[in-house]
Amino acid sequence: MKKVAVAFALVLTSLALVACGSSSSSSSSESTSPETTSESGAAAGGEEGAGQEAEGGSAGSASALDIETASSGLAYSSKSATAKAGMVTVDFTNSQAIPHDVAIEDSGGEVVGQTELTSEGSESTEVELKPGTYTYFCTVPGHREAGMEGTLTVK
Ligand SMILES: [Cu+2]
Repeated sequence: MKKVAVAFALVLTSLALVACGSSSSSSSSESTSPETTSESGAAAGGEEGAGQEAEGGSAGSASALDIETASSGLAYSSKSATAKAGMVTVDFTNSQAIPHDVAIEDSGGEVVGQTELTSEGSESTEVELKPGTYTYFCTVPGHREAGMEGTLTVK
C-alpha cells in the first residue's frame, strides 16, 4: 500500500518539474498580443487584491493591473497593458534580484501612481485612471531609458 503512494508522489513531482521547465522558457519572447489577452487572468488575481485592500474603503469597483518584470534584463514581461477606468490596483511582481518599481505617467507626463521599489517580491498601489493612454515605467535611473517601459491603455 505504502509503495503505491510513494510511486504516485514521484509521478506528481516529475509532472511538476516538466510544467515548470516549459513555462519559464517562453517568457522571454517579446510579443505584445498574447500578453494583452492575459487581462482576464489579471482580473482573477485582482479579486484577492481587492480583499486585502478592505481598509481602503470603496472596494468592489477596483480592477487589477498585473505588471511583471521580464525573467532577465531591464524590461517588463510586456510592452503593453490595458486597464478599466476607475480605481485600479497595480500589482507589480519583480522576479529579479535587481530592485525595480512601476510608475504610471499620464499623457501630459505627470506621474499619477507609483509602487514601492522591490526586488524578488511584489508591491501594489492603487491609482485612479481615466480613459486614455498612459505610460508605465521603472523609476530606477537608467532603467526606463534601457527599455523598462510600456504603454497602458485605459478604457
Ligand atoms: Cu527597474
